[in-house]
Amino acid sequence: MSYTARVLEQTIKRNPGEPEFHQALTEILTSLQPFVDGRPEYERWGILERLVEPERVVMFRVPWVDDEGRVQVNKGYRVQFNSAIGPYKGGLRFHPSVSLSIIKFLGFEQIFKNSLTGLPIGGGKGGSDFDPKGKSDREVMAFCQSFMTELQRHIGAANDVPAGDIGVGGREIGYMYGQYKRVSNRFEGVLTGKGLTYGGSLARTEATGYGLVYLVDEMLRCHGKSLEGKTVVVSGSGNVAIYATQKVQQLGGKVVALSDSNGYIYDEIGVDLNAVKEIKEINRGRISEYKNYRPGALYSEGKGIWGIKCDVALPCATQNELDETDAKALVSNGCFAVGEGANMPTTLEATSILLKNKVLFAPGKAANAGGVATSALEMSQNAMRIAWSFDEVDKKLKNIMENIYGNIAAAAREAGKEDNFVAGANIAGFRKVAEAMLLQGAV
Ligand code: NDP
Ligand code: 2IT
Repeated sequence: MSYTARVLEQTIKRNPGEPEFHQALTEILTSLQPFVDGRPEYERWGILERLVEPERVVMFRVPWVDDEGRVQVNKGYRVQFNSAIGPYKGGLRFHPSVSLSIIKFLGFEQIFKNSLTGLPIGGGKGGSDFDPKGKSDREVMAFCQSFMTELQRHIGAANDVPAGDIGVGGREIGYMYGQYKRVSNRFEGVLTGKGLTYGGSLARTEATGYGLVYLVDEMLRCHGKSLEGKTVVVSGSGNVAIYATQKVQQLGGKVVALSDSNGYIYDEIGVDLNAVKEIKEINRGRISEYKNYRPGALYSEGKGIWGIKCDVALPCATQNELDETDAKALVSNGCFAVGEGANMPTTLEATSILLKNKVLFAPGKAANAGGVATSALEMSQNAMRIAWSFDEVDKKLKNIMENIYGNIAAAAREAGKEDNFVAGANIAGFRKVAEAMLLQGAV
């Protein structure tokens, strides 16, 4: 049995009941096998055994008082996975589905994603099973303050810098930053995605969605194609989906569908993004309300967005939202490119169907790395106590995404897997971290 296969089997056995973590391990270790097998020093130095075990896992109680005066208790997590190339960096997710398995899969992916950005950031992730939906502002603030009262012992500008993810946007980051500052008495770049008045970076809000489209556009360009005039389906209608839609529209593509966890809309003439922003960013409403703005649009309850005919699909909601049936539907409808805005939105089976059918597939750890890359730019600005213009940050972001594409395409080619960007991203992300771990000894 190969070194990678043995570590995969042992790690699954030692971490029972963590299906999402197992899925991420399987994808990464399987595609690393040929690369790792040719380099016996990795096994000698226990690189994989160390890589799959988080450096630290913090789990804590988050008590808070709701508007009825009752005490509620949620679970809090921070997984500090790997600091070989920089301080732990990665988002916080607030969603009722959050579990240790989900935070570990996200933290593990983040190691390779952050490496691909070319910037000095290690991998981490955190969050809570708290559901911000339907809560008052005061309840969200009470929760965020309690969460940070504990989390602040474990983070800092030089060792671990959290940010947003599902359910954590500007409002939550603001409440958490305020509490961090109060408890620690430090004004420092300990979180990214901050408001522009207290150290946030221009273009961080747009960065994940814009970055996704920059990378997809570059991938298409290198295959003699473009987004101009193409029909695009985007899932989700949160931060990533909204700014991916905006950039697709700027590049001449037409986004005809968006979704949330209740259902999806189809607008044949192209979605009205101002309407979506009002519904989602201002009113925190449901995507079904889109029909109030555009009576000609269709709304359907439940899943099914991938059955809509499109040229390019951008899953930007959540893990495992695009399965085998969806992949077959996309292929038979002539879809030729898929870019993952979300983390692990495509199941392993669906990914293999897309690859077999020569659909250009940009995996999340490369395609959505623009968010964390711009977070690292926010850290740089905070450390220098300066602020760059929107254009400066946006140019750097575009450059980073084009470099990522170039690197993953080259790594795929070198491995004899032309156009397999899953393998390319895993190899290119892994080798920098592995090299840093070798140089730093058995720690
Ligand atoms: P938001 O909370 O802003 O939006 C999430 C969107 O996905 C909402 O439309 C939400 O619908 C939908 N969604 C969430 N969970 C589910 C679910 N279980 N089933 C169906 N739909 C769901 O989050 P983001 O846009 O920030 O994140 C979207 C994805 O992008 C996530 O996978 C995240 O990890 C990834 N990502 C985010 C980055 C960032 O910078 N924000 C960076 C890199 C990746 P509803 O409102 O109904 O819950
Ligand atoms: O999944 C991700 O890369 C994020 N949620 C963004 C992390 C960050 O630190 O900006």
